[in-house]
Amino acid sequence: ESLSALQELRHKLAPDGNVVSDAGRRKTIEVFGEPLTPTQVVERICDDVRDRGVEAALEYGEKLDGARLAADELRVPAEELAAAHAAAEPEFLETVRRLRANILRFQSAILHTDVSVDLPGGGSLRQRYLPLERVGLCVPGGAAAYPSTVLMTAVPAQAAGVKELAVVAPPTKFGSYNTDLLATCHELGIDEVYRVGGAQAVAAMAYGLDPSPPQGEGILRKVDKIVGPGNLFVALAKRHVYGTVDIDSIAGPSEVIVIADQSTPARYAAADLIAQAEHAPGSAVLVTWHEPLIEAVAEELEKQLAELSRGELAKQSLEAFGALITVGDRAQAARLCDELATEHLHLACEQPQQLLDQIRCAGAVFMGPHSPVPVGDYAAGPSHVLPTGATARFASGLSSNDFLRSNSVIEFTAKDLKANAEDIVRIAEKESLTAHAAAVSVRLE
Ligand code: HSO
Ligand code: ZN
Repeated sequence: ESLSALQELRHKLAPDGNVVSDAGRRKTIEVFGEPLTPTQVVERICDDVRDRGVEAALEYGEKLDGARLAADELRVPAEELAAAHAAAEPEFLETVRRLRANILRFQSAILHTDVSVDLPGGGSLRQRYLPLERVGLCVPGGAAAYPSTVLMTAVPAQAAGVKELAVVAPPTKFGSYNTDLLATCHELGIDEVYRVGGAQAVAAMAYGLDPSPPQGEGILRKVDKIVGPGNLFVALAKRHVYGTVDIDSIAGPSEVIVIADQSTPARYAAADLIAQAEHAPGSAVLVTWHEPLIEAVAEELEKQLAELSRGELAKQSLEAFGALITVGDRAQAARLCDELATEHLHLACEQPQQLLDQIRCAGAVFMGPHSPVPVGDYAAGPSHVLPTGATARFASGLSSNDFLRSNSVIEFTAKDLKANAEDIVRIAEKESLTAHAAAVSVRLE
């Protein structure tokens, strides 16, 4: 319950604080030959890509990602996508198809549908939903390859009816040179994949690369919305271009809180914490009111970390951003969850629904012993693009509805107009907008 303990925990859960408000302003870096904050660096990159187009994007690819590409190498050729698909293990493609079906089923079921409200005079008020035309998907490629992120961003967009999808991934072996990633794109019918990452990729999608002749449209046309995770540069660039395009949210490092009790096997809890820490950085916090569990989980962590391929990485992550903590009771655990508003919340205890009823803030909630976070990361159906860094207080995970726009449609009859005329005229006169009043009264004469 102490404030300093809470602050320390919050720091563990969001080591960079709120990605945009804190990390972007803290430490300085030298990309342009002088010390600048990440926010300043990202602004320069975005403006430069806007002004100089493909040349600038390629230069930053060389400088920051170490890959010198020619303009005609930026887009992955159709033959290369098809070849990656043809060479992929059949079992892997079957998995991709099954996961796609799961995600599509859920994302289609939650889609907003048009609404119509009848008016007393025979008119109607409608809300109609239309898909965005063209969306850009950011896929990371730093520490690991993420074909699942293609699924978790592209399939919700496709469920909403978005026709044009462009994927950007850095020019690395885990990014746009990863054949599993390319095969997944091809399987999902995505034929626009670009070898560009970081802030330059976000700027390229927001402004378009060389939209005017003579280079023409071929390089990368601007999109309406940019979604998907990335490092600090991607996050800051998304904030910078917001308004020119829409964005989903600004994501930081991944996090989990596991709530456990005497019914939770220590080896499950340890495995769940390590799975999160493996994202490196990934924050992983165990909360329990059953004190003996702490010791048991600590022992299990040692044992399991020693056996894992990414064990050393996960261990470092846990040392920096992990915690095992006890609380007095379930109610206190619930309060802590709302305070921390974590990305993933695993209620790995008895009666998870009773606890959930007391909690309001979390990106995604995982209920009971058989729903570990990787189920949601990969297979269940809700997107794994979720609010981090306590933004679950006000933000939601990505879903098919984020790829819809709505129009309101107003259709009055003469009778409906007559019924509302007096109110319209009165309030228009209060605003001294007499022409507004006249546009109604002229119809009543
Ligand atoms: N836990 C990550 C998603 C992910 N996990 C991708 C594995 N691959 C953020 O929700
Ligand atoms: Zn994960």
